Amino acid sequence: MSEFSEWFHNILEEAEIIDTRYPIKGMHVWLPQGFKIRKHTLNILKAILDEDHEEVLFPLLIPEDELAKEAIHVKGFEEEVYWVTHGGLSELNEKLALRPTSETAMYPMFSLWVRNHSDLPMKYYQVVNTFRYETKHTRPLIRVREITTFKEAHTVHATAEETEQQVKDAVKIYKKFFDMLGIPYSVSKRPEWDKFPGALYTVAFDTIMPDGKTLQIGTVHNLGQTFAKTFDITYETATGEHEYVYQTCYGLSDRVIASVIGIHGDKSGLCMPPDIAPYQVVIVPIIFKKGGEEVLEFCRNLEEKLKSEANLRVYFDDRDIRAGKKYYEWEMRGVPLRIEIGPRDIQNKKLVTYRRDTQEKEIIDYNPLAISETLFETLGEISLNMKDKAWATFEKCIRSVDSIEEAEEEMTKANGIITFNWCGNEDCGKDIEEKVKVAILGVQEPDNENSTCINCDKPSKHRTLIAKTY
Ligand code: PR8
Repeated sequence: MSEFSEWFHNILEEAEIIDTRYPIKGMHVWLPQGFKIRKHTLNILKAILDEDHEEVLFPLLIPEDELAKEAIHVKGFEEEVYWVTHGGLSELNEKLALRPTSETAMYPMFSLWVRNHSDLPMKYYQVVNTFRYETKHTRPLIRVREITTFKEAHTVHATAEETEQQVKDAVKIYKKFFDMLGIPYSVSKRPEWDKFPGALYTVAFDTIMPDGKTLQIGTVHNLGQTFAKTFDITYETATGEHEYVYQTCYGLSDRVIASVIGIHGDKSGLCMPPDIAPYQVVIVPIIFKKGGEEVLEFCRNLEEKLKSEANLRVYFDDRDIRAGKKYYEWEMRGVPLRIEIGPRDIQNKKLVTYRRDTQEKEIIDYNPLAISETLFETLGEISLNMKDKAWATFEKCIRSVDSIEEAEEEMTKANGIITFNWCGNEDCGKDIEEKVKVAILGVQEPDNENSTCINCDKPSKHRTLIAKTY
């Protein structure tokens, strides 16, 4: 197990995020701390999607004949589908699939719902569990067989231009979401052989984990009319003709939380972005024999104040254990801001704050009228600092090369993302993957017109990204 893998497994257990001892491979239990992180993360995404999407909820089971209808799609998933074959003791007339994703659950219904051009665009999303019998090595949150928090959006449009625009909009939505979590990303168009089964093309978000391997943390797919034709989703135009719709879909999973844990964490444990931290502030009283009650009273008041005035998630830790033990624990759990209060601080109208991101203590003035705002602002600074730090590390891991040899050499030095020019040809791309023993993540907008492919010297329009991937 790599050093990072070991750290990751240990912290999931120690910080009580998930319990991996559930007796089915690739399926885990969310523990209360993890569930809180999951809930706050979800709330951020939902608030963004709710601006112009509507939330729906489809059944878990998909009839075999629907799943099998779209040939390319089903081919892509055939090795990953779990099947329900029995109801009690009776064998079912038709096998039912546990959704690996919901295109084939939703689109037969879309075909009933879309009637007229005025019904379009339609933008739906759902948050559900999906099941994929992954054959690659499973890892908690990163590659699971039950994705417990699959956030899938599906949109329907009248024209191809609108789907092009929707792909761009979805990329913007995900950028906004990852920015709030301080997760750096590269966005690229996946090569043909790695696109979503049934899509015209796939745009993916990749981040770099601490071991230098990239993790695909989100994808946006332009589905064109493939599914519309398979599931007969048509609309009546203003002039009375029937046309097939155009579609997109995009999704995120529990990997988002894996990336937050991995990227912001350090030797001391988790470091949670304030927006999703189960507790944003923890108050630790420093009690001596004398004046204990006064300190507790002060802390209780401060807790109430921060909750009511700034709507912060605050925990007042008045457990009867050593303060040092509490510090260790909250540090490991990644609480962004700790406040320590002893009798002398109260007398001097001072507070001691400790920022998890910088691991620095500061003595600040205690002004009851301004304290909530001050701490609220500090949390904002923590978010920004965490984001800047993560981006700086990410950017250091991206290197540009001019030859295959240089790419190989760079890859032996360190993982991360390597960029160069590539012609875009599939055989040439696979040859590069073979030579450098990495995966092509995808291509980005042209940056070097008139450049040549590093492998075959043919003209190259695109900057290409390669990396070792999860
Ligand atoms: C779609 N359909 O399904 P996608 N464990 C954890 N995360 C995973 C796993 C796994 N086994 N497999 C995929 N992901 C489209 C879009 C509806 C929504 C994560 O797309 O198959 C990856 O981050 O690309 C992936 O980018 C995301 O789910 C969406 O899955």
